[in-house]
Amino acid sequence: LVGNPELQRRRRLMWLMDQYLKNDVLSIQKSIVDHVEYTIARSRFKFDDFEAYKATANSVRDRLIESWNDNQQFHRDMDSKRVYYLSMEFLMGRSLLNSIFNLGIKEQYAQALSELGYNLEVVVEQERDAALGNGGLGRLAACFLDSLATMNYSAWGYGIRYQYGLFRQTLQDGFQHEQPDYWLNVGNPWEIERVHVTYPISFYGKVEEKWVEGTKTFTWTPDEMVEAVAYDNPIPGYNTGNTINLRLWAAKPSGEFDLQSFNTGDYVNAILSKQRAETISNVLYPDDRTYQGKELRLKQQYFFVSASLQDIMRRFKDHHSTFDNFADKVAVQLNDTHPTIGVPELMRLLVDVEGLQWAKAWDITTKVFSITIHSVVAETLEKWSVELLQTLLPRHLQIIFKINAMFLEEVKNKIGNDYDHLARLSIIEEGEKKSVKMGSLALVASHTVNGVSKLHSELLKERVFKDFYDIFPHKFQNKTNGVTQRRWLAFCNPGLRDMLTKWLGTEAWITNLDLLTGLRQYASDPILQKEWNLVRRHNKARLATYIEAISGVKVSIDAMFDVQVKRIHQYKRQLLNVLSIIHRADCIKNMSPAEKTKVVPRVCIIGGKAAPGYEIAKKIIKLVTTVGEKINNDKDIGNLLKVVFVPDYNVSLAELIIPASDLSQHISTAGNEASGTSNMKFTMNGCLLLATLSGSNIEIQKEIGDENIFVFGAKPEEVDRLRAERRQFQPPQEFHRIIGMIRNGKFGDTEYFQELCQTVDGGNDFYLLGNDFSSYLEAQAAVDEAYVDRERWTRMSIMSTAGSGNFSIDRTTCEYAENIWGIKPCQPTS
Ligand code: B1H
Ligand code: IMP
Repeated sequence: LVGNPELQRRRRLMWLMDQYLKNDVLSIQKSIVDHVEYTIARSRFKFDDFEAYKATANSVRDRLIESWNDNQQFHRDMDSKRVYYLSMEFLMGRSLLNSIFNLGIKEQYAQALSELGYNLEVVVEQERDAALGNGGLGRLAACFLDSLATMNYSAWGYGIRYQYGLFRQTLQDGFQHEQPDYWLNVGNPWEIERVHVTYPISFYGKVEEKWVEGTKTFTWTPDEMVEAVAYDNPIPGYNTGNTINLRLWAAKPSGEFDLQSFNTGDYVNAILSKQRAETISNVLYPDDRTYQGKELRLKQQYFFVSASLQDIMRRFKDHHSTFDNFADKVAVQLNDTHPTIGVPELMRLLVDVEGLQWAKAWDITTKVFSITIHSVVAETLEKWSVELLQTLLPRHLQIIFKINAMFLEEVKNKIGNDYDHLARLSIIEEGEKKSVKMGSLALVASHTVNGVSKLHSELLKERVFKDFYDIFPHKFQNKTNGVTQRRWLAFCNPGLRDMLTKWLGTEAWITNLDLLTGLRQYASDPILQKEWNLVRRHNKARLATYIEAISGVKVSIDAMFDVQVKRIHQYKRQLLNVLSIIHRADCIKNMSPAEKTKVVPRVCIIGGKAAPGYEIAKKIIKLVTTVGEKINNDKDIGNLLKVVFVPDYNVSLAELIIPASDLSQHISTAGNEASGTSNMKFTMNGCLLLATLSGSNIEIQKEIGDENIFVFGAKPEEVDRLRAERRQFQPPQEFHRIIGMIRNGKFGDTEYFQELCQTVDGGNDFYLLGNDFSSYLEAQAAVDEAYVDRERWTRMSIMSTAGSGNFSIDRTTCEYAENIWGIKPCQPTS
């Protein structure tokens, strides 16, 4: 060894690795205080809760980086197949508690902070939510990362580092206002900026064709170039050293490009125009259903997909000299159609940049991609106008045309010259304005397409993609969504966590949720029931305190907490909920004192954001607040009914609300919710569901049993007919009466609510509120009846938790890994 500098260096490095950060309380305190002094540059004798959070987060990050590095090294050495999850959205929420919980060092951190004079719970609350997503789709991506890490898969997430996450919602006089969520202005201690991991991303310009040695080649000369810079976010698995990576891209001005323009003499304007590059990753689009065809959105899509694919190819090329086994090492999952521009981009990189033959490149591409579809109707699938693509990504448009031509040629051999059928299959939609159907493009290129619940996957085959299903039946699968029980049970509901562990005699349920079925045998046990209700009351008390703090409304924890929190949408039918609240209030007012004693007191909690341009949804919010105001101040009603709109619903609020809910509503028109995932979170936490036959509600019902859920409304197979006949349908008197009350100004803002009332007028009532109203009221009555029987209700609650095992995202992840990605868990043995 002596005299061999390289070996000496390595030995020193090995030795240094042995000096890993220790996780005893004293070492943790030292690293927190070090960060106070050296990272935040505050005095160790004086730092506030927010600074304590920052220092704590930095100390946790140090520990995460160790396992992150080891993990990357391990998979590099193994040359493992990796799955890359491409998503425009990752709704991560807070990270501190998640990280220390998963690393198994929560107790040490709590003690370390406490001895320093800080309270972990308070410190945790200082963190801003990372809200880089709209709702279910983005939160699903976040749950996947947790599960992939926990189950020791080799996986990366790729997305955009938006500077502004989903807007923050405030209420002014009951109207929604949107505030920018500039979440990075307080710094983000979790991310690692990789200034050297950058890729050029090109836009606009023209394509030249040339013949070189008998083959046609294409040279794209772009007009605009920006740089994508990587920011890595370590994602720790629970109870494993497997820390995976979420790589988010930020747009920066390109250093090299268009230097000539600096010679124009207008130096300052030249700099400013380059600076505009950064706008690409500035803001998350806040609309979660309708695409608006905006150029910036397509730019965002191409920006992050191109950077990700270049990065994936670079990593592959570190180990391989040809692309022959690219598909053996790389699986790319498209989270909905949003990253679909990746299909022509991979073709361009393989053909134009790497020089592969088209056929070979196509063979690789179709083995790499798979797609999850989250929408229920074809109309909400993205389309990009040919004109826009021609301007922004001219080479990609050529590639899309060629893919389409070859695809149509291939299907002609199968179906002959049935031009109608061919037109429906075509990736290009003809018409006055030609457009590219991104769903069709993704389907042609993907080896697998899946829906997110059983019913939804059937609807994809029967409706949305029927024409494709006819020719590619083998591509279609179902993968029912799930949620991570780490965040959504173990650490958002510590009381229940401890009780589950005690009654099941093991904590193994945290990675094997099926074990919860062990609870069924105790569902009627009075001791468990007593403990169960104690925990639930404690959770309700926390929420009651919060509600009073934000709204001034005092609520009793003896009342039933009846909750509907989710994005505000007509199809989710918050309006149906409000109508029944008005009905309930009206009934109470007309009761004798004796009758009133029989009423089950309720606190109706509604929360969620409306897309900024979605006027009807905004009117629903206003209606909830106005109705709340009226009811909460009505002496005849008193504590029998309270209505609260919780502003700025987000992941952290969900963590507070879900464990405290008795009843939660998932009442979209049958078949209109692709899956729903909060229904799973509520069920896990022992909340009963009031639900329609939509998405995964149906599977939840099957798992927990008909007797433990309140189901109502039209059946999915009836919806088409009911819609067609809605002009002739006569809703019940009660329905008319309540709409009449709103219309006639009982809640004020008469003009403002007219349009909302019109949406449920006979012919207009697309979401069938009138049709389902009676059965909804009946289900509500059944809820009241069950609630007064405390023994029965508690049993139903326990049975809900006990039956929720199937909705662990770990089950979902395994199914994807085995049936779509072809990857296996893999972990260092020592
Ligand atoms: C879901 C979206 C979505 N489906 C477009 N579709 C978006 C569409 O920014 N956009 O353009 C954003 C989001 N999100 C939801 O996905 C479904 O409605 C839920 O039913 C489902 O549970 C969830 C996860 O699969
Ligand atoms: P669902 O639509 O009720 O199934 O909600 C899906 C999940 O998305 C919720 O459990 C939350 O984690 C998240 N979510 C829904 N709406 C919002 C929102 O407005 N802001 C942030 N997160 C949301």
